[in-house]
Amino acid sequence: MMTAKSNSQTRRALHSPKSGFLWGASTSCFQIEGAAHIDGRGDSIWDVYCRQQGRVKDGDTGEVACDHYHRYAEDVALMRDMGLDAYRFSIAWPRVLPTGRGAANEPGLAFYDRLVDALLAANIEPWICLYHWDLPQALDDVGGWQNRDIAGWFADYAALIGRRYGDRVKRFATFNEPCVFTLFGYGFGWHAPGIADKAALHKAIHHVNLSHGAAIDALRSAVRDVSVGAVHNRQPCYTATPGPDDEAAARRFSVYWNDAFPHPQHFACYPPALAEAIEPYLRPGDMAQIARPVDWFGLNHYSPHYIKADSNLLGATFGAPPAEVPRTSIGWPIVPGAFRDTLLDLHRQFRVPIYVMENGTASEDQLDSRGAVQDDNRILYLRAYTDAMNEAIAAGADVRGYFVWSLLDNFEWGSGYSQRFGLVYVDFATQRRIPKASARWYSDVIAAKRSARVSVAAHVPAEAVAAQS
Ligand code: GCO
Repeated sequence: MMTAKSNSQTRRALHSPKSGFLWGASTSCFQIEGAAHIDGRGDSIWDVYCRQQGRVKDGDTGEVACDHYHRYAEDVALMRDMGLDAYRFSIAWPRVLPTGRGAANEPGLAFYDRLVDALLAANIEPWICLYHWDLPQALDDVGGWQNRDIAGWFADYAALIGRRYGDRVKRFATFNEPCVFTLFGYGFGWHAPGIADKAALHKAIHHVNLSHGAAIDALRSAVRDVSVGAVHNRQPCYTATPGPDDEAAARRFSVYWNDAFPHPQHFACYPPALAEAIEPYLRPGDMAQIARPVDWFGLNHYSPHYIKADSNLLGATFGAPPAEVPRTSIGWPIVPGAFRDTLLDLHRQFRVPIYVMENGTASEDQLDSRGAVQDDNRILYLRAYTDAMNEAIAAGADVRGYFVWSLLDNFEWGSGYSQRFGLVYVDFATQRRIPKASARWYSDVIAAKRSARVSVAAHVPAEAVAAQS
């Protein structure tokens, strides 16, 4: 097996991406890996949650998923054929540390060695996300994100990952969508671990923020030339109906959704509307620990929200968009202008390079009689959203990359396998992969951008290029 360390080609790949702007795709471990009980992996809260009756549609689980654990080489080949510059995946914490702390599990670590080496050999830059929602169950048993000690456990885990892969991987995200897994997991009880309690939610928010800062420090000491950030959702929260009730609900919802994490992480304070609720869990020095400098802002964006008042603990929940707003098959509104505005707003507020780490759509994809998948809806969505991104860039937003969610159809949390988000169709009965029409479309977009860049560069005198680099 090739080792990246000794391979000069892979080192070049790391430092000279094929295009200045990165075109990639994202996945997460629980959603694709399967191999849930292979090679010493421990249970995560999602394994346990899936086993509870009525939690996930059709009783679906992550036991097999896309069997990416065994088929990663084929999946990397698909990415190479598409021409991707970069690939974001997450590490399964319970695969590398089965009980979340203590002794590392060598076979689990070795899997990600194989994946990273295969990506580098295919000239695809790996982006590692440390946490995409699959907390080791053993840590949940001692309070999970409600236990302040988790910041230390998470930092130890981050150091382990940094030390192991940092010779080959430079891009690390601490968390994916902290607002979703705290709000849905501890506030509304819609996701693992299925808790709906205000104090639990506020503790979880603060401890995730502390863990983020601790992991940034751990990664910076473990990895030379590291480039770190976190991946946040940001969506405008419109009102579902006009009037003061929904307006107040939308404002409350937006604080938890848009601000609870980026605000303390970038500005060293909680947004005023949240400060009182966090106060009981705050200790001296916490805010400085949270607001560690990052190199970029990872944005996940699919659609705006239309929020209505509710009797839940936030007094707010998702409402329906106006009838004239088109929606995807999962019911999410299609409003590309909201994506453009979000990028511009992000740029104005945070002033760090932006990477779009997730954007895409579910669609009712089916194999046709020729065995192909003509997912025109997805192509239309991606075209409209990448156009909106280009408008934001033209207006000054510092966007450096775009990653489609997702490479493969996969386990869509509470919706199980009923929602297909992939550029590549997965026949879950046979595990056969079939690139959809959108995969060809995306590949053509990437090739066109790359050749445009090469032909511009061809007309620039060599001295000018040297002066810029
Ligand atoms: C999220 C996660 C992904 C989802 C995707 C589609 O945003 O919920 O990052 O795991 O699968 O966003 O819902």
